[in-house]
Amino acid sequence: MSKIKSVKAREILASGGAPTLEVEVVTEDGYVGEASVSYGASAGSLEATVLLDGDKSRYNGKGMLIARENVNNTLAKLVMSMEVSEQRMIDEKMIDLDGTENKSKLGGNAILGVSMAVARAAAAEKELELYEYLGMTHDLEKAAKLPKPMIVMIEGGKHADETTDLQEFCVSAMGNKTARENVRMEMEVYEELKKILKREGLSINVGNEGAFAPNGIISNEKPMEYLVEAIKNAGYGPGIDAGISIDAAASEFFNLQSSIYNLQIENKKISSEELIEYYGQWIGKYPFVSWEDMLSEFDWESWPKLLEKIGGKFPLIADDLTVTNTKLWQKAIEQKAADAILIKLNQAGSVTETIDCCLLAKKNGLWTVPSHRGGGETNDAFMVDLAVAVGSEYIKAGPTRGERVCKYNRLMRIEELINQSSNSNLQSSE
Ligand code: 2PG
Ligand code: MG
Repeated sequence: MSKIKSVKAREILASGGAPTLEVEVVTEDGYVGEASVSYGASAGSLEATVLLDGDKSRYNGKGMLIARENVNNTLAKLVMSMEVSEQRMIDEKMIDLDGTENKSKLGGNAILGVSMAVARAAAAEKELELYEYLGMTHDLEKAAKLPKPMIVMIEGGKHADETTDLQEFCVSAMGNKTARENVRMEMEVYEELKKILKREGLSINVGNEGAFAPNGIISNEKPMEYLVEAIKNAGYGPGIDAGISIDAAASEFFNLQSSIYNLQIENKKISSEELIEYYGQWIGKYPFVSWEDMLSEFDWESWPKLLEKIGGKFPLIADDLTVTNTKLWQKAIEQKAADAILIKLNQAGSVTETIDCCLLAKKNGLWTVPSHRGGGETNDAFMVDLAVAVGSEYIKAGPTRGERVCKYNRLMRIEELINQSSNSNLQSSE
């Protein structure tokens, strides 16, 4: 048992070059927990607030000095002398003090930073790895299987200029390989994809998430052809070793006034029904592992129609629709709008709320997919420990750049730790 002695936040840089918060929690016995907070480029409208200074003379208004002070003064005082292992109580106190629906007063970034750092300090106090601690405190059985990588290979939408309307085309590992083997397979596919894009005369420059972001791609379907070919060329079986996941991030090309989806690269302005038909042609043609946000977060009533169309062949993941919020997730489950959920700590704004959302999925036998953020990611791999603790099916992140690959490096390390501790023979041959 160790009480919180100090809480300190600082501005650091996130992957997009704008600030974010790093928070350090120290206990009376000297245990330390550090964490940094990520944020998105194509954020859902109901996410916890990323509190920005708005002072145009610093970082174009994107400074986080106010949020930093909210941690250093208000939240530090609030949690001081509390037992560091009382995660739920600490989170609830911060949420209550904020008092708003979306943490707009103190900032979701401020609250989450403290919440994550508290969890790390508590894990240190118990001499546990973060994934062990998170699993233990929430009464979760040790995950039988590690999450598989869902790696963004081609990105468009808001994450890159003049490319696909759909935001992400991912390769998702399938089968029973180890985490290390899955990572290797994915990167071999990535290398083959690079060759294909070059052959097609397309650029191999990368976007926000370290995935290829070629200009001049002629349709939203083309990337899927490339991915299938890349999987084959790398010597793996499409639909056996690896499949395709897409995240349309459709809120970004939905017009709220006209309720029309604008697929710019194909010159198509279509209704929800037409979009569902358009997507429907792809079912059975490509080895899908999942679809995500194929419809706008403002088009709730169309989601059940798409879910029905998919007919259980693969899950439909809600991201902007549910923003890691238990109430919205419950609504989506009840209305049969989606049957899997993307999990982002900063959408919820605290560790406890994020885990509650995962537990709701588990209770209903549905997938959870912890994810990186597009615009402002950091080198913190908390989402991976979370995924292991709650037994997630996949983790989603980009294929290159330090703030992305650290997620896979953490996954491979966790695999090693689990193998060592269970002293099993499962250890990878590599
Ligand atoms: C998404 C994410 C991450 P962003 O939509 O799933 O890939 O993007 O963080 O920009 O919301
Ligand atoms: Mg998404």
